[in-house]
Amino acid sequence: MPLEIYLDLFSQPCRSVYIFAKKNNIPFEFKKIRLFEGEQYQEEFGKINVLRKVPAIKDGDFTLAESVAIMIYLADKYGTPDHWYPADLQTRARVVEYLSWQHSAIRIHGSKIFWLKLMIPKILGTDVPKEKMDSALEDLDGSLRLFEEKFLQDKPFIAGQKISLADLVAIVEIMQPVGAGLDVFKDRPKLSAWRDRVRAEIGNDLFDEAHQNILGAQDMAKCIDSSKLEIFKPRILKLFL
Ligand SMILES: N[C@@H](CCC(=O)N[C@@H](CS)C(=O)NCC(=O)O)C(=O)O
Repeated sequence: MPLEIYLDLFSQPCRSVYIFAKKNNIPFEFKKIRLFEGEQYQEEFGKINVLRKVPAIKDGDFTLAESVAIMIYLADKYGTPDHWYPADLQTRARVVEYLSWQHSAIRIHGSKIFWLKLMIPKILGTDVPKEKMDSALEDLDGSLRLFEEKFLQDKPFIAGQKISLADLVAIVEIMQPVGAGLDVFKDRPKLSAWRDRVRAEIGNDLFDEAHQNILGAQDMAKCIDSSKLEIFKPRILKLFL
């Protein structure tokens, strides 16, 4: 039975797993879970991941959730090149340091912009208050500054000379607000140069393919049937407003 990976490429952690598997020629069956259609709540998917989140994998009888755990599992199982998850104690610790930090920083703030700028106006039929947006932009700006100053510094990549899981997880998250129309790279030459290096290492075609959905999100939002998004309303009100 082939490895199954459950994905929706609108999702940042799904893009990291997708890029990692493709870049390392890991054979898998792409099982699409359409988040905006609520497919994560279907009974079948509950058997794969009771957390109701993508990405998730099924490898024979073994199921696994959480993008970082999945990529480490695949790195170990398929013996991917060392630079992705370096064996060297301190280089690996740098990767893990970033992976541990990013959830409550770039991920949360980048996602928030995506929802405030694009999805919430679509779901609620109104723009979010300016002070909410300004505060979210300020938070993202602070995280990006820390990203450059603490994690990237003057190195080509987070762990040093080579791309690692940390850069992969970072780029997919940083691209999320771009999908909502916020040019996070404007006036950030260091971040832009790093993005270009990461894109080149991944391969431009694979990078662009993985980001095609999110970069088309503004058009998608125009066409999507907003009644399908009703399921997200209670969570949006609780989380973001
Ligand atoms: N920490 C998890 C995050 C997974 C996650 O939050 N996935 C989101 C998409 S980005 C999801 O599936 N959301 C569906 C939902 O909450 O209904 C990971 O890295 O895999």
